Amino acid sequence: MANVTPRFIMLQCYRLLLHCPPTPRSTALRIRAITKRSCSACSSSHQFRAEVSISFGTHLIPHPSKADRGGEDAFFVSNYNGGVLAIADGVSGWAVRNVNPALFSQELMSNASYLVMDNEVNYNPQILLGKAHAATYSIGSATAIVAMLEKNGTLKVANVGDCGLRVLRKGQVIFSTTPQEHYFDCPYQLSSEIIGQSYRDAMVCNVELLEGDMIVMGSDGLFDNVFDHEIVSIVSRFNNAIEAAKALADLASNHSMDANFDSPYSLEARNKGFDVPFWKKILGKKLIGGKPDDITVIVGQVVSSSDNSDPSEASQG
Ligand SMILES: [Mn+2]
Repeated sequence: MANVTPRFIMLQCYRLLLHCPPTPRSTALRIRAITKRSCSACSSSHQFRAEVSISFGTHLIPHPSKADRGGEDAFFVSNYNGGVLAIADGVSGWAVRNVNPALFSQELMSNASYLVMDNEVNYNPQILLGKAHAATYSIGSATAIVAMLEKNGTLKVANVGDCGLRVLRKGQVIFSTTPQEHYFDCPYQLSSEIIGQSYRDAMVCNVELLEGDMIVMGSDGLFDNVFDHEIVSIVSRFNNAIEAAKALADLASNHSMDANFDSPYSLEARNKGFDVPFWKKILGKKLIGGKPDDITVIVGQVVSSSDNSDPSEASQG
């Protein structure tokens, strides 16, 4: 597991689970004091605004070799309160232990969707991750991100690992999450094993949203294959959550299969010191290419509450 260089050169998706003995995670996980890992884009400003909610579009394209099983990403959206969106990405390294990596992410998201209205969660995405994790008994691990919008426009985000979220306003990215990883391609992850991270390791942030803002949430299959300027371009072109989500997922899928595309993933790999062999560098070659992966995209358009007619609707993938 430790020698990962060949996989980078192949630019294949094979994210690493933390190396550890298969010790069962304690089932006595208790929700304790929250460690806040704030980010520079957090905003404390607050002013009176009309009530808002989210109009959703979602699109999932599984890794081609995993399409028959639906891939290992899982997600849900809910119109509870101002709106909830969440993605978990099952860590594929579990397959070498004959564990289906999809089971953990699917159970985690299923539990999270049921716990959205839980009193102890109190509409806090970090607590939601903690309680959903504690209720998950599948073997495996996953990165996970949850965002919950208050009707007053405050978007509360909790993120463990390298799923991501962007907020776009008037053609610009005004908020971006930062991936958490132990080393390249080994993200922070919620795990069935005690060595994994917990909800207390989440990056948490509040972002003040306005009507018309667009939220783009994705698994790393999106952000490893699509640059922010491309996200801005597509969202601006469609300005419709359903069409934008499909267009972003399609673009990510096309880039992921393009061996000649200098993707965000290949740029990051080279920045971390991974590249083609020396003799190829002499010939002017470099490590490039998209990264095949499960691709999940959720686009949320912030709308006036009166524009979003069905408050009970929820969907899961
Ligand atoms: Mn992924």
